[in-house]
Amino acid sequence: MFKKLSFDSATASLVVGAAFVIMGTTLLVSTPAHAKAGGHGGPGKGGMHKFMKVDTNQDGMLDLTEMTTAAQLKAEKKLERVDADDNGSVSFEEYTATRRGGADLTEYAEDIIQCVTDLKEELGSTTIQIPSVDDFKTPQARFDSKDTNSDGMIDLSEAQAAATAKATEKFEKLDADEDELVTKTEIRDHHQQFKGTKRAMKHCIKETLNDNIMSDGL
Ligand SMILES: [Ca+2]
Ligand SMILES: [Ca+2]
Ligand SMILES: [Ca+2]
Repeated sequence: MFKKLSFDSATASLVVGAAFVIMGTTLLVSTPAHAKAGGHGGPGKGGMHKFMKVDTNQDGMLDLTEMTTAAQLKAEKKLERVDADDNGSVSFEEYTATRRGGADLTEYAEDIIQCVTDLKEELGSTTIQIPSVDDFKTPQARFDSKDTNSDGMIDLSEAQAAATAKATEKFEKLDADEDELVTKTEIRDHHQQFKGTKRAMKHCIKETLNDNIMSDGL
């Protein structure tokens, strides 16, 4: 049974991942959530190791095919992991059984947006991006957007199609000079540009969830 308010600070950082997938600002170089505990994320050693893994022709740059291929492989592995009854596709129950899939920040959206807005002003930041209400989606909405034939299951082709679309969008964001290749420098610059936003979101999600849990407990 999924408990909506079972967030702790470890969950908050996972939820940030979910929120950022929605915002389309997930970084290729960010550390996988499961390896994140105690780590810093960002394009450190782990990030560059990941870069090399994706760069299959080893030319020091990523092309769109390398990125979509890596995303499809990842989607396949994830499907296998989440598919608890091993029937080859993911039901809504299986989807929400994962912490990231089950995360629902929609009812806190206004509070989180307000918090990021305040923080941006407080810090005088020009780079922090303020999310919009549309960036927050319910687990059902996220599930439905992947279940394109609406049969209540996410199968491998649907999971891969979603992963391909996401990777393509990410590629376009990363490829700042639009030469159809993503360099390490472009990834670093992108990370620099978004780390303020990422930090602000993490802080505000944690703060908002803690506030709500505290007031629920009174
Ligand atoms: Ca390459
Ligand atoms: Ca389906
Ligand atoms: Ca480029």
